[in-house]
Amino acid sequence: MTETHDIRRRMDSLTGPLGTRLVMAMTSAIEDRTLGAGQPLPPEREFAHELGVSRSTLRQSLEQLAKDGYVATRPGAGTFIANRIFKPITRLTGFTDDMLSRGLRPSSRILELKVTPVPPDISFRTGLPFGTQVMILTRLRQVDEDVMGLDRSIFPLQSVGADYDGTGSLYARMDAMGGRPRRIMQSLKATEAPADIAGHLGIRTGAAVLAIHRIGYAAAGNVLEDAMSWYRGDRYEYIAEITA
Ligand code: 16G
Repeated sequence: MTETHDIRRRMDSLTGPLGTRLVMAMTSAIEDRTLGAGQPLPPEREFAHELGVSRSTLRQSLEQLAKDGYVATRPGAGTFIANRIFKPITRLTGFTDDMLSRGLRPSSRILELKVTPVPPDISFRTGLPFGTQVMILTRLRQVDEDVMGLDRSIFPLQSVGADYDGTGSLYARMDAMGGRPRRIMQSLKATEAPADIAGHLGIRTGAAVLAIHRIGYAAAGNVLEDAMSWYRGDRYEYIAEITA
């Protein structure tokens, strides 16, 4: 692998046990995208040889990186760099925007799609008048076959049009129909995945997930989206630039 040289250089600039240095070197190379999402790693014997470490050191380091969500193993296909998203917390973007801007291929699997008068609790929370027709859309959000998270969005049918079938980007559809949310209030908390969510995300029950509640407002102040998302803790990291 052409990047191996770079990883070795990073290892040489660090101190500490070999395995720790390898983990740190790989982590930094993944974070600055020297190693890109989806990139396969060489077979164990070859990679260990190129890095100048023993196979057991390499194996332990890769186990650590897998636990931290930096690499993943696909049976029969070997180890590759995991899709790991560093998402600026202050940019108003949707899932499709986020993946396309990183050169990844987003896809969705629809788990639920229904049109119904707005449920009373949502009406109270959002100010959408009783009787407003809303769509409830629950989707698994994926990059290729890799599940990143689950979105459950409720939005006025009028904001997408009655013929919207839930495929493709919700925000792109809203753009075409009059506009996506212009302002968002969002809360984000760490939680342990309940069994049903874990099942959908392909992680163990109790694994770390980010539970995100977002309410999106149109420029005029009316609510365009009330959404709950569960993003995999080992795939997502929110980042922010903070100034004094
Ligand atoms: C993100 C939003 C979700 C929105 C979706 C639109 C968070 C936590 N959630 O997943 O509320 O519905 O993007 O994405 O950011 P789309 O345009 O790809 O359908």
